[in-house]
Amino acid sequence: MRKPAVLVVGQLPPKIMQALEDAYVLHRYWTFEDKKKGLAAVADSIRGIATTGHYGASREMIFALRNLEIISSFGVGTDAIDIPAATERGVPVTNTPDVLTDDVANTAVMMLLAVSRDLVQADRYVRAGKWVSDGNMPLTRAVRGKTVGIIGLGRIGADIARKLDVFGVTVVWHGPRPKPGVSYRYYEDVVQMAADADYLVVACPGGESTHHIVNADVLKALGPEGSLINISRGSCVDEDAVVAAMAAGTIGWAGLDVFANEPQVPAALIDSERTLLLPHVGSATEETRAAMGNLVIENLALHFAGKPLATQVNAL
Ligand code: 8YV
Repeated sequence: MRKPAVLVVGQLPPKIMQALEDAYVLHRYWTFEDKKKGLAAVADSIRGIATTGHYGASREMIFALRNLEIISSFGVGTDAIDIPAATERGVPVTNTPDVLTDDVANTAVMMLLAVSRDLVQADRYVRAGKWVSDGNMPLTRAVRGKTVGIIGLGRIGADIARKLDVFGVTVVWHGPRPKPGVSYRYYEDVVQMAADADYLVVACPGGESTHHIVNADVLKALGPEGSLINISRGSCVDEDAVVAAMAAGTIGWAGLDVFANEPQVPAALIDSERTLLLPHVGSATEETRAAMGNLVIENLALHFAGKPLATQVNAL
């Protein structure tokens, strides 16, 4: 039987690429010099797209591929994929939920602790010989007794909350609507929650509905002793407002794993002593990335075997 043709939008980990290569005829979108012409040249043969939460799939791409049957994405966030376009075309979209929850939630907790204890600054302090020359480092802040406001209590937000329970903090949360059976205090108003919180953790999905959900007003409410942690999407936070808030001391600290224009990070955030900056590594462990890759492959295989998909996002 002839292998189905699959368009890979951006580079995936080598083992996943190999597994895809074994099962499909691969076309590598990122190698097309002229994207439009390249796409047109393979348009008739392509039956599947393999992409990521970062590279996504545009409306133009989805409609250009006349014989497209499935989009399988590496990542839980699907904000870069034009889901309405896929649904219009009757194309199922799959993602990789659950398998990355633990590591992404760990990243949030790790950043929250690191920010509160100036972990990275402390490491720099030792390496720069300051312990010897200047003596002990300035004191840092305990998380115990503080309030953590989580924006988005989905799989990842709920796991962050559950993990934070052991640190003696009060967890509160904001989302589009209250959820039955959740004991953490719910805030309808994110500004109000930020005013009551010491740490604001962004764990909601990206996309239009959460665009700049953390804006200048929210940062002002968080206040000079407050810390912002973002493991979700750069689009959820008004990055210019964060730069301004950090410079003016409107907020105290920021731990950011995601940015508005990745991999570009504003120089003002890089220059600040009160930021902890990670290159979007929330899910980036060998174990989790392998599980994510397996799910990308599994969904494609299920589709081409005519079976129900494991993790379909859009209802058709
Ligand atoms: C990945 C992510 O880094 O799951 C997501 O939505 O952002 C991350 O796990 C990304 O999908 C890989 O590009």
